[in-house]
Amino acid sequence: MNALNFIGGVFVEAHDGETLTNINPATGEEIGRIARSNKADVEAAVQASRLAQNEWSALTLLERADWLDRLADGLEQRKEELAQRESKDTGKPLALARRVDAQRSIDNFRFFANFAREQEPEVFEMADATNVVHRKPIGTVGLITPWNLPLYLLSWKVAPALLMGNTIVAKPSEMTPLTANLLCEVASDIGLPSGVLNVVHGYGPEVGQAILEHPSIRAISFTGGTATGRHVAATAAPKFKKLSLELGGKNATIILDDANLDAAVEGAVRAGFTNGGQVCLCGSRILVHQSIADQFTTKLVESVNSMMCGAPEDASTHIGALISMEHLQKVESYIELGLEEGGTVLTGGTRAMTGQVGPTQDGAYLRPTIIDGLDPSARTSTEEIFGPVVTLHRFDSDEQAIQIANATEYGLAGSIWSTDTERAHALAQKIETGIVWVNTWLHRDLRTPFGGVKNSGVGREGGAWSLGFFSEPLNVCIKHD
Ligand code: TXE
Repeated sequence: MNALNFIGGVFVEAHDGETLTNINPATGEEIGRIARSNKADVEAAVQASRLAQNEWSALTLLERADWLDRLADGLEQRKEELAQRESKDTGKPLALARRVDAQRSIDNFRFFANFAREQEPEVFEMADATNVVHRKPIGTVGLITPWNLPLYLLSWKVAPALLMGNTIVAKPSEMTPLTANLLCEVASDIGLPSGVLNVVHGYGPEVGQAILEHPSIRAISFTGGTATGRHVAATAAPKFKKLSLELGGKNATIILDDANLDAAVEGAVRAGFTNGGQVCLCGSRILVHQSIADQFTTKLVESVNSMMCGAPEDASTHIGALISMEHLQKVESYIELGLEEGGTVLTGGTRAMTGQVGPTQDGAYLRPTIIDGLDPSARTSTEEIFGPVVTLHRFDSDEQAIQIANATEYGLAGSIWSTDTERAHALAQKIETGIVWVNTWLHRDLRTPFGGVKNSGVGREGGAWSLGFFSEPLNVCIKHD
């Protein structure tokens, strides 16, 4: 299955005819070829978007909301195919791709369509004048997205960007192009006006960089690593482009002394190992109160040992393959580092497999891993690993838990487990982060702000925050006569 570019409503090869190989990380086998685009392809995509811009922005908000519903309907009709492609491209369990990636991609379009219908005019009355705020499109916007939740994260940006009257030049990760193209196939099938949505594939420094630099692309919404995010900002900021950066995380799962132990173990495992730990919101550091640490640790190790790690299509698989063999090696290097820094591996750290459908030896499989005994300031405890690896830390007081939680360069998310929600709510406000869940994890109301502080990014997306980012407000003040 190849991935061509989608420009001006048609699927085309890259301008130079170059291609990349797309690998299924669960088997090591080639899936197909990907267009390897560059500046010329971005130029073509921008031209196509500019030709479509006036007609698209002339539609009303509600007319564009209807288009989002049509995209959702089209994805819904192909939901199983969407999940199959996502699982093949990423190595994630098919069950997870159905439940999370496919469903949330559809939900993203439906949510913003309905959210648009709830919007009220923004009018501010003065004694002698009326202010009316108009939300105007930015124009052509650049969307650059990562490999961990490919269509889930791309649709999270495409939906509000289209809703607010913008046209799009999007670049998915070169590791996971397939579901972006399924969205383009749906767009083509429903007759989305040509040039409204354009997708160019290829390497970040080649085609991603061209998007960052193009003078007609006036806003960049980026999700990916902090290192790349720093480069994105350095390139786009001097050109005064609007920037939304959703970057890495090293989030704390904090288990207070009064937590419900079974719920906390289940929550810590979900937060730590969903998608093989390849989610920026994952709880990769587990902080547990000294008084319950032994009991909690025993249950946690038991629960992680029972996780099935194997072929994505196997219904009993909890953890599939990581995104690539080199990412697996990067994660393994952190386990090595953890041992060098004085940690003890309580379970995992090997490529030993479980699961009925035995994966091939070429799959990027790694058993879920718990490292205990590390200093909270160790590199393994503070750097983003982005794999099925958690570090375990004990604390004596709520204050110490907060101090440890805040002791990283990141500030994206976290969770607190306690039977006293008032106590947890008060503690949550002391964590330097963008989102804190209490007695749950990854429970999402799409109206709420999503994003982080410190090296986890700049800005928020979600609900009104997305409408705000993907528009330019114009205030008209009319003096009463
Ligand atoms: O992200 P990258 P990747 C973290 C995690 C992971 C690391 C790298 O630590 O190990 O980031 O993952 C494009 N100009 N997260 O490789 O490299 C690139 O092609 C323009 C957290 O996915 O940042 C891809 O489309 N674009 C994150 C996108 O940027 C460039 C989820 C992301 O790639 C570019 C994923 C350049 N110079 C990884 N270089 C989260 N917050 O969810 C790369 N790109």
